[in-house]
Amino acid sequence: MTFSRYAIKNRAFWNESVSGDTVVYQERDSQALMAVIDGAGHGIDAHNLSSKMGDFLNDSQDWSNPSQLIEQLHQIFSPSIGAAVGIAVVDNIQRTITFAGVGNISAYLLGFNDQSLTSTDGSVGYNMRKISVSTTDLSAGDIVLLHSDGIQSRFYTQYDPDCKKQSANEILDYVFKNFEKQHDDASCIVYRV
Ligand SMILES: [Mn+2]
Repeated sequence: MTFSRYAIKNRAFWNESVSGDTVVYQERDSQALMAVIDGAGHGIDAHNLSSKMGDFLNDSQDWSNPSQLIEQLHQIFSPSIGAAVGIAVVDNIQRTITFAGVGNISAYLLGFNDQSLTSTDGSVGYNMRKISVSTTDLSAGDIVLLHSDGIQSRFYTQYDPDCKKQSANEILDYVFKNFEKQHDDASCIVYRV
């Protein structure tokens, strides 16, 4: 296993061949864009929608405002079954993370003081209101973690803080081993600042 500052896992609901979740990671200059997208339900329809939304984010040029990216996804993909979308942009020169999310994607900044990054209720491509966006300062060694609802939300209150000393890959394995749900698509990205 080679060391990497980020790690991704995405696996399908046990009786489906494809995951309805899509995870995006892109790096450019000093910035990293990461997203977790959970298409409503599961199976091929959820997979098709979330992967097309992922393609759009992979091709996106302007990362200055993740809520604008979500607005664009909503315009392009409405009407559809809808998806939960969480997008984080890390700027390694400014040392900031900017996050916007709609629906049930969890986003955390884990470090000296842990912090949960807030999403707005709704569904991208289906039914959406004004999105809140937040920018937070980062410290070296902080961990950014985004996951779909195939990972139990009790992760945030019950995880072992010792895991923060581990590599992105090891943290990801820890999350799936202890907090994954069998009856949903499950995806997670771990990024170390
Ligand atoms: Mn789900």
